[in-house]
Amino acid sequence: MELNKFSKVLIANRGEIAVRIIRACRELGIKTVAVYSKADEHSLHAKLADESICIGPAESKKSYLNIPAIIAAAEISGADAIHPGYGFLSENAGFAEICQKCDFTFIGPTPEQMRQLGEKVAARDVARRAGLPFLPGSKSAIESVDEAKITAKEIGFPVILKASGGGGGRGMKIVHKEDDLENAYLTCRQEASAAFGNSEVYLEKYLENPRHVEIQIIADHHGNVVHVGERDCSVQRRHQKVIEEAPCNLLTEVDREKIGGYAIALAQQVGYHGAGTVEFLMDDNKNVYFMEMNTRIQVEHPVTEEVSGIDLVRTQILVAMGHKLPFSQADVKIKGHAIECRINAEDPTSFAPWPGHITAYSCPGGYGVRVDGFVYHGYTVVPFYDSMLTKLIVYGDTREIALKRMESALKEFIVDGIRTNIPFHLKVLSHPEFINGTHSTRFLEKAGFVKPSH
Ligand code: MV4
Repeated sequence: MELNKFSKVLIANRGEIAVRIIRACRELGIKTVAVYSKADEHSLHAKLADESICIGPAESKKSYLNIPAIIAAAEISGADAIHPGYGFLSENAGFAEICQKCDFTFIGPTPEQMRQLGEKVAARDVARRAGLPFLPGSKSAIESVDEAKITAKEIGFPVILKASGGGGGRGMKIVHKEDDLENAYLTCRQEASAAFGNSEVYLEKYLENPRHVEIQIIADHHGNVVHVGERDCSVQRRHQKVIEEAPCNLLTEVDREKIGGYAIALAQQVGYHGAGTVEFLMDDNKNVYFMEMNTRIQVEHPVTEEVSGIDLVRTQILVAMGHKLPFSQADVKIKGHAIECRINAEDPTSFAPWPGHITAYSCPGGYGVRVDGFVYHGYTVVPFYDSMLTKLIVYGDTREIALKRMESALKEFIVDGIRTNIPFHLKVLSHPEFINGTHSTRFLEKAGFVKPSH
């Protein structure tokens, strides 16, 4: 891998992550090209970049997912590299391959690495070879109703069926008794085939009240892989994370090194480079089980940055330029506690999206407070994309201090003209179960904040 310095990076994304990437590029002395849809003309990312190119109408398919338009923008602007952010094309191996063929560095893993880890049945195979722990379940795809019944009886109900092409909660079916298995298996296959073009389904023991724990890794092109500790993302609504924190309040340094070791082993198994996240479920006895790997930078990366002092987006760009990681595993020290609240334009009780004109806007600030967003006073939130406006991240020496700081910062926010989920965050933050850190992934439904999903 030659050591080239990018002179210009195109950001194939929008919103706060595009802004985050522009900031990292600026600090590295790299010029930036924003692409934007017609609906995003007034978005901060289009204003902050050195150049901005309109790539299509509001509809994502015709703009942020429009590969020919994005490649054309990269060619016209003379970009050296493309950063995909999260969502959109970030985990599309075909897009990474086209970038490569057109001589643009894709800031992320190789198409081959993305393919090996994208499909769940394939990823589980890689993880098994790397020695990661699994819940009891099928080794590979389940090929018949009979096989599903035999496997389920072996491990005991409840079980969960998961589509190989799914992920992030899509294509799953929980089955509580044998009578329901045949129907669940057949519909899961059908839905998977329609949604992902792949009917493969596997089966595993269903954990009732797990915690969601994920390990951040970062790897260079020279075989160095480092983990940057875990995030706890157990507060989710319909598989959308709402609050994330680092570290997980239940884990010790010894636990962290063990789970971090699993994540490193998985990355090494495919010669991974770039930033990535390995997701685990954790049971009441702190046993962890491999779920899936995300081959991109994630929304919640700032909490890891806050507790590690490592700039993950800067490091992503450095390793994509062929640099060695500027730190080793021994240099990574997790200190203090960070919490992130995703501030969405939505009704705080019904969660219905609430786009519109922002008639007044003021951000919180002060010691230990960070705001990663893209909206401003006078901006009009458009209805075409996800409703996240900004991320409020706080840091404190302890979880208790961070919780207080978050409450205070949420109360400082002024967002008029639209509805936001800030009142929802304040309610969650005052709930005893969340405060004492004994909540699970089913916390929001159990506490009555949302309707049960299963
Ligand atoms: C599970 C599970 C319980 N048992 N697998 C949802 C997202 C995907 N990454 C995995 N998911 C789950 N898999 C077994 N065997 C429960 C969930 C789950 C969940 C996981 C993390 C955070 C929130 C969740 C909400 C519902 C279900």
